[in-house]
Amino acid sequence: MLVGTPNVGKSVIFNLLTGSYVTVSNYPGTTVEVTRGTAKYNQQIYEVIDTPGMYSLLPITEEERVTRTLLLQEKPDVVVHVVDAKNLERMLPLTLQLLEAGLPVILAVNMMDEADAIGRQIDLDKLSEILGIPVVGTAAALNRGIEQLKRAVIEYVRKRVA
Ligand SMILES: Nc1nc2c(ncn2[C@@H]2O[C@H](COP(=O)(O)OP(=O)(O)O)[C@@H](O)[C@H]2O)c(=O)[nH]1
Ligand SMILES: [Mg+2]
Repeated sequence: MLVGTPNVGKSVIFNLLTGSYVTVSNYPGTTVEVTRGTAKYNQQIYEVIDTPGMYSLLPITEEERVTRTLLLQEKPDVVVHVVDAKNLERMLPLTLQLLEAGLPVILAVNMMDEADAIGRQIDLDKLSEILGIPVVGTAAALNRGIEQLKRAVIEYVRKRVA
C-alpha cells in the first residue's frame, strides 16, 4: 500500500509497479477514489494499492479518513510511505505515526533528482538506521530506484512471512 501526502509521486510509483490491470473505484459511501493494481515479480503476484493523500493518521479530510481505514482494515503486508526528498523533515512525522501504529513501513524518499538539483544531500543509510526500517531513494519520474524499491518490498514481505 502506497501512502503519503499529495504530490509526492505515489501515483507515478504505482504506475511503474503495476501493469495494465488497474481498477479505480470510489471507496464505499464516499467520492474518494482508490486505485488498485497488480505487480508481478519472480512469478509472484502482489496487489498494489494507491491511496488518497494524507498528512496525518488523525483524519481531518475524507481522503485521510479513507486512507486510515484502508491501512487499518486491509492490513497491508507492506506500507510504502512515499515522501518528497526536498521536504523530508516535514514528512517524517507521518512516518513515525505509521510506525507507532504498528504498521510495516518502508520509506521511499522520492524526488531525489530535485533534491540533488538544489544540492540537498540525504544520508539514506543513516535515516534507515535511525528509523529502523528500510529506506530507498527514488526519482520515480525518471524511473530511478524503482527496482531497488521492489526488492526492498519483496525482501520485507519475505522476512515477515518467514
Ligand atoms: N522531478 C520529479 N518529479 C516527480 C517525481 N515523482 C513524481 N513527480 C511528479 O510529481 C507530481 C505528482 O506526482 P503524483 O504521482 O501524481 O503524486 P501523488 O499525489 O503522490 O500521487 C507529478 O507531476 C509527477 O510527475 C520525481 O521523482 N522527480
Ligand atoms: Mg496520486
